[in-house]
Amino acid sequence: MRQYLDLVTDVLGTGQYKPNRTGVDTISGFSKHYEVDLQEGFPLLTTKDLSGFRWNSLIHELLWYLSGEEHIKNLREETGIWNAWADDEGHLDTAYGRFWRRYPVPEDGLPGEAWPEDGHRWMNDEGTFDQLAYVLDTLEENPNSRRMVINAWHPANAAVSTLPPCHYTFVFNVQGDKLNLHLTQRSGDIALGVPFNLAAYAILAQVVAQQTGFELGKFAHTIVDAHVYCGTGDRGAWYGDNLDELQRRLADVETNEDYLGVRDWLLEAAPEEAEGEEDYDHVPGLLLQAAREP
Ligand code: UFP
Repeated sequence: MRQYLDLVTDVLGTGQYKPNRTGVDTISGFSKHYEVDLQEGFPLLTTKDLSGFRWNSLIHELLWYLSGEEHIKNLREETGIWNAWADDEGHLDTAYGRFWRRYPVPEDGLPGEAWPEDGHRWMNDEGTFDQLAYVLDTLEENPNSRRMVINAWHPANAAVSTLPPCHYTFVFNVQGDKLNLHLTQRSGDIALGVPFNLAAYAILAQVVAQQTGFELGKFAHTIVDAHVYCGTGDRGAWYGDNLDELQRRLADVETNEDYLGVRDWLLEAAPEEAEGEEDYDHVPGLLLQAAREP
């Protein structure tokens, strides 16, 4: 997909070297944006990453978001992707669906704000707010609204969470008879995370369009810190020292062969990864992908 490869080449070609909390260094760019027209077909990247059980995981994860459950007791029967973040009971502090469906608010609204009589229809019994129900109702009653926001970010949760939401807010927007969805992500791993995030929200847009009778429009994605993991230890540090050279070589790329040439140079010139950490350099793989998918 052209937009994805543009994102890859933009971040690799203009990004900065940026170590981070994970110990795997990155090449990172600020505020990256792309759009895909969902009428042109489903934006499934043709990498092996999205095949088989990973596709299954993605669907089950999306269903879990929509369920609003704060635990993974049911999800972990289907996929282990969230197990590392949950306790034995299945509870976890990353609150995507929990906040989509049950955002914490005081029973009678926020202090000093009148709570309209019909506002209560979006309140759950436990005194939380169903953002998804609000958006679906608004799409039906007032589709020109510019307030159809679903927010998974809560500062008090984010401050203590082991993994605060990456894709933390999205907005539906109707133009004509088309339903568009814009996602804002604070942090995006271009090789591993972003293809899943794109696919999941494309499905969500499709589901909501179907439910509300709109035509499918565009998916737009803004990623604040868009990064490619480039390695640990000496290999990561090598990218820091040689990023200028990598970027000079990328600036000269014209053909698929050229991409493969840069990849060969990397494989030759960069130090080996430490034992067991061979999969942490995603740059050569992305260059290979770029060469295969012009
Ligand atoms: N990440 C994604 N997409 C996701 C998700 C995580 O790209 O849906 F849950 C990546 C982004 C980043 C890391 O590389 O996981 C989270 O680290 P941090 O919280 O330090 O940004």
